[in-house]
Amino acid sequence: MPEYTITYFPVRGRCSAMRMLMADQGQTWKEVALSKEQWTNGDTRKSCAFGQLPKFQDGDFVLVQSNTILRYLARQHNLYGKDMKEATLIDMVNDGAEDLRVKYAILIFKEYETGKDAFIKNIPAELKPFENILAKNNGGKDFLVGNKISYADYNLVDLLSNLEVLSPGCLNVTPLLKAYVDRVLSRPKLKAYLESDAHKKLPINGNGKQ
Ligand code: GSN
Repeated sequence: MPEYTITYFPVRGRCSAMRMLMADQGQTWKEVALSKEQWTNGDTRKSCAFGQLPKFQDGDFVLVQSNTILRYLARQHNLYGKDMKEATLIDMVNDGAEDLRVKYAILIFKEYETGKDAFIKNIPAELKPFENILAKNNGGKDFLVGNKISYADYNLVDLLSNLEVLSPGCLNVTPLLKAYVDRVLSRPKLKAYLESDAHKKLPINGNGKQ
């Protein structure tokens, strides 16, 4: 069993997708949860290549950048498509998810009071590309790319779950995406993790907004 450690703040944030991936793949990991005070005054920042968390360790192999961590886990657990073309399409969809995650983070951390209504109004337009991608892959019955779950699926499903909390029912306008999210969230090991205290005790975002 690999010896995985996540160092992060005690939130879901940018670690939710990697936790979902590991739980669904039957992996275990250790959590080092830092308070803001420990992060600001401690030594951890110096060990992070870009001075930010999350930090991920597999034994003595140290990574930062949440999407790189997802791709590392994808390579280890065969969650990166069946060939180079599928892998590249998976990266493409994940880059689209990252773009939307950044917009979501700007809303949560900078514009919650002033930008929430406009953000929610624009959710259908943001979801449409993912609905189209799903529709083109076996009529939306499988995953984003190919017929096997990939790291991008965990990342997108996590993000869409956050959007459902922000705006309950927002996925109803994209029925394929809604069914896909429900399907992924009902995978037994993933479902058990999402129902665990380890997950439920963590707020979605560090500032308490959701
Ligand atoms: O994906 C990534 O890991 C990086 N591109 C972004 C990492 C990042 O933004 N880290 C934040 C916490 S995650 N939340 O929004 C962070 O380390 N903030 C504390 C700081 O001092 O910058």
